[in-house]
Parts: sequence; C-alpha cells; structure tokens
Amino acid sequence: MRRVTIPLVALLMLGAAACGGDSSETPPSDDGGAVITESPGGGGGCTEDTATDLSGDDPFTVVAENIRFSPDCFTASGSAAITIENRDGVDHTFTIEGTQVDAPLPANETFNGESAGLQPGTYGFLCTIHGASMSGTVIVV
Ligand SMILES: [Cu+2]
Repeated sequence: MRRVTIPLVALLMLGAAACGGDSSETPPSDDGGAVITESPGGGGGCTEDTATDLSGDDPFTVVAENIRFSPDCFTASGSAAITIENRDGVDHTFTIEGTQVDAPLPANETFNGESAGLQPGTYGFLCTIHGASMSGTVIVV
C-alpha cells in the first residue's frame, strides 16, 4: 500500500507547485516605490511617452485581431472620428469605460464612428465580450 501512496503524494505536490508557481497569489509590486506603472491588466504603463501617437489622425484606426486591440496604448484627438477594423472571425466590441462609447464590432467588419467628443484624459477600453484579456488604454489629448 505504501508503494502506491508515496508516488501519488509526490505527484500531488508537483501539481500544486506547478499551479501555484506562476498564476496565483502574485503580490502587488512591493518595491517600496511610489511608481504604479507596472500593475498588470490595469492599463498602467501606458503613458503619453509610451503610447502610439495617433493624435494627428482623423479618423484614427484601431485593429482588432487575434483577440487583441492594436495598438492597445495610443493617443488620439478627442475630435477625431474612429475606425476600427475587426479582422477576427468573431464579434467584438470597442467599449470605453466610463463613457457612452460602446461600439459593436461584428466579425470581419469595419466600424466607422464619429468622434465621441471625449475630454482630454486617460481612458481604459475593452471588448466587453472578451473582457480584460482584450483591453487597452487611450489617452485623449
Ligand atoms: Cu472581443
């Protein structure tokens, strides 16, 4: 009986170690600094310095492909129209949190929208179908 039990326990421990190692209980950054640019999934790290500059484009164009937005960190003019190409064979949305922008993006179609007239600021956007895995940040200038 022991010969069976021991390998099972070893396997369970290996499994637990593999699961806990990289996906759960990641502590928030504890480097002691006040910098909050590296929080995962929060759009942190997207600043005017790192953003793709689309502020001169009217319309500006965002591509939805492979369940991602590209660019997913960009600047745009609040008065510019917006074009979004959905190159995926599945539906998406382009939804800017805290605003009325909530555009449906049917599979393989291109959305052309008027300016939403957003005030300058930093906004998180996402696809409400795919959630945080398909999200980004737009900095309206
Ligand atoms: Cu989506």
